[in-house]
Amino acid sequence: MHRIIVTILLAGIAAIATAATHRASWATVPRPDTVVATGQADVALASIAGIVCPTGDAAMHRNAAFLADYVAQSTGLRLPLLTTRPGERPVISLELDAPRLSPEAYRITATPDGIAIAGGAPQGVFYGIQTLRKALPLAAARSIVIPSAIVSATPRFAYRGMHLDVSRHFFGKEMVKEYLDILALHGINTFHWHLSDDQGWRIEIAKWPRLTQEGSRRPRTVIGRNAGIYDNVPVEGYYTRDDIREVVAYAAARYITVIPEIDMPGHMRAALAAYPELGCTGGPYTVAETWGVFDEILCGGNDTVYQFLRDVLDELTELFPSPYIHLGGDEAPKSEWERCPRCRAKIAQLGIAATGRLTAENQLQGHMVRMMSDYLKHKGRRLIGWDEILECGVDSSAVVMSWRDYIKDGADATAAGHDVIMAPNSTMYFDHNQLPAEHRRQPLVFGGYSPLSKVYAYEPCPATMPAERQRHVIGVQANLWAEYIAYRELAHYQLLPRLAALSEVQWAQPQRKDYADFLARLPRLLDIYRACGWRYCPHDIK
Ligand code: TNX
Repeated sequence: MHRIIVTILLAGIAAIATAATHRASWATVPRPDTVVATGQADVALASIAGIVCPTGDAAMHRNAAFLADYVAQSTGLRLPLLTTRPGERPVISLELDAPRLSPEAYRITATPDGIAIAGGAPQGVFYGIQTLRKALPLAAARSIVIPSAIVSATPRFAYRGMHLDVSRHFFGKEMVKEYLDILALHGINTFHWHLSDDQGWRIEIAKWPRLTQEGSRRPRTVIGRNAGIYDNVPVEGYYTRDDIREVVAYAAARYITVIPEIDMPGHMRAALAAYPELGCTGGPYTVAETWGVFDEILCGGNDTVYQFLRDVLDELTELFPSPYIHLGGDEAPKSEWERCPRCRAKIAQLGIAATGRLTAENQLQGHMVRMMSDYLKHKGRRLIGWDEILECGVDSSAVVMSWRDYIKDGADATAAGHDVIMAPNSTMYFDHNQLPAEHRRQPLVFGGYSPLSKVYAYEPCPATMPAERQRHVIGVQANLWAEYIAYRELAHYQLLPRLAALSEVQWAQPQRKDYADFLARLPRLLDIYRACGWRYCPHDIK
């Protein structure tokens, strides 16, 4: 009797399971430019025979392999890669459609005959693949149907960045690769890797080996916000040249450019601890164990410093194919330069005199930045600097990363003819709180308050900005500084889901942005986060 009931129950469950259909949804994040329902029938995922892509195109084959993996992860269905369409069964076909589509643009055509993902170049196809992945529900393949529609998008900004600080806390290459996977899911195409700072130097430089031998370690770290007590837990780690190559290749396969940053002349205590002769006083220096801005910076009057920087740039440009190299330039107090005989002599030798708003020391920093900018130009690269470089009198070929929005540097920089990347710290600092201060269950992070809604509402080119200046805004980025972010799960928690809001700022035209609509599209993305084991902050999502 029992056995019969169980059998009936199981049969019933099986019937319900097969009856339940899960519909894919093209309401994805970032929001496509157009989603046009064609009125045709849905296509059943299980009816798809495989993924067809052009033969002999390595990038498109890699795209096809990514898609096969994503579909398998979400639905359990392992689609074979095919070179031609087998008979009448529907397929997913990957196609190039230039010049009708720009390189990063995609168009998905879903019909009962199958799904065509076209891009202007392989990266456009990759973004279309991400959209299909995000459209799919996490469910068994046989229950999934995909609505017929034509879906298309072209990213609004060419530079779509996300940053990670690996100096204050070190994250190994596996974590970084996973971070790149997260960026890829969101259609982000630039990873800004903050590789050195006062608290640790993280990239092997063959000519200056002590940078990592000594500069990548600190014996302890201050607790809380410079509370004066220490944890006595060593922090150490760096990337070898092979690690860097591996990460750069991993990023490139996902159409992500890696921009390395070596912050100079400030934020250099780790390098000074390794090579005290590079500082104004000769040290001794220690790798910083607290947070903040330190007076000890590279000497501006010592020719060895310039040689050191050129050597570092030689190795960076060898390892990173990026058109841009970030040389920091922020928060460099000049108290040591004011006293240092070599800096004074250099200022005299260069004939620098204080002018208007520029002190002689600021202009000495400008001289350093210019020397390095010229050096990079000869190698066919461009320098990016934090907006402090505007206070140094550099020429407009340098790209400005605008972070101090309260003094309107983005506007100043575009007025001065610089290309600008907007990364305002009131909004795009993901080390800031996501929850209101009174929320008791949030981790100790930098402070501030930048909830999801605020990130979403950010407009990099306000209507008040004249069109010729708007053209200089090449993109938007958020930064994840790691003073308070000591482990992977917290990095993810700070990143997600604000990265989803950032991606829509980067991709969608302003008239397509709608916060309520975004929140309605978000749950399916959160499902993917959970399936991948990525923590996120569940705030604001009601
Ligand atoms: C400012 S943004 C910094 C970083 C800190 C960050 C903390 C910038 C160019 N400098 O050194 O980590 O604030 O939010």
